[in-house]
Amino acid sequence: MLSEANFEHILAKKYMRTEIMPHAFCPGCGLGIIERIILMAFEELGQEEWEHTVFVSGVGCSGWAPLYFRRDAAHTLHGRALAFATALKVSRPNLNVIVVMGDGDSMGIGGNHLIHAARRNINLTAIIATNMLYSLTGGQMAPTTPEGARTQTTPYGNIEPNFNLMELLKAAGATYLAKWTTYHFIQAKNSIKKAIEHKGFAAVEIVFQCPTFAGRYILGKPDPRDMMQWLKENSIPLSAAKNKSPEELKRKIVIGEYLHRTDRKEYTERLKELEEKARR
Ligand SMILES: Cc1ncc(C[n+]2csc(CCOP(=O)(O)OP(=O)(O)O)c2C)c(N)n1
Ligand code: SF4
Ligand SMILES: [Mg+2]
Repeated sequence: MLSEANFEHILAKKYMRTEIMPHAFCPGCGLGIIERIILMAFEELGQEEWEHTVFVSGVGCSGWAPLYFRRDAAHTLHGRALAFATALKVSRPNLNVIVVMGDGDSMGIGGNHLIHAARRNINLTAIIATNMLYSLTGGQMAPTTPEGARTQTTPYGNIEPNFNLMELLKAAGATYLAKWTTYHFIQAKNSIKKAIEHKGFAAVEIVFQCPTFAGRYILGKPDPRDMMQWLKENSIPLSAAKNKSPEELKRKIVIGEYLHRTDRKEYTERLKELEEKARR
């Protein structure tokens, strides 16, 4: 475990490409906290786990997050990170493959890959960074943009309902699911540890503050500290949400561990069995 005093120093020096700092994120962006959450998880999991890890990311501000880590990382195409990660995992099943994607990347353009990765129950850890819009390209509406919210492409308010990622992945066959915000970083760290250790398709969604676009357009709160406060005040634990109506849950972030099942076989193991059968 880390002591608070040497925490930042250890994490940055040990795990990050400090020589390419400062990074590209806007001041106050929550992606720095997401990087820290991932590194805290690895600090607790240990060096061996870290050395067996490869990151894959898509395109977007979120896609940059793992590129600052001192590990191999494939920065792929918008929406296609899971397709690359699937090929990598199938060809090198001993690698620990972690896929970092934005909400647009994973649920918009890459939505189909997400469903099928869950359906296969392939042993990947998907870390989904949700900022409620497409940031890298200037703040357009995403499948996670709250109903009624103003973005660059919805100046009169978004008329589309919000995407329920956890329920979708549960139905598709994922076997570990959790959702937190950057305010709940200890819980998020614990879920990422579990997701990495889990054998099967695991997704951890982390809602984070994008002061530059979500702050200005959606919340009218461009100060990252106000956004953190908003994340805190608008999060509701899964257990409490069960007694609320859909209307009451509009614009709420329902946080918690949604699913942890061990009754489904993992994809690369099934593939190995099939290969052995075919060779006989
Ligand atoms: C095939 C393709 N379509 C569109 C784009 C342009 N594009 C790049 S990033 C992006 C949105 C990223 O949004 P998100 O995945 O939510 O990540 P964020 O920047 O919000 O972290 C888009 C539309 C692209 N690079 N490739
Ligand atoms: S645009 Fe938003 S998500 Fe992208 S780096 Fe800036 S604050 Fe972060
Ligand atoms: Mg986004």
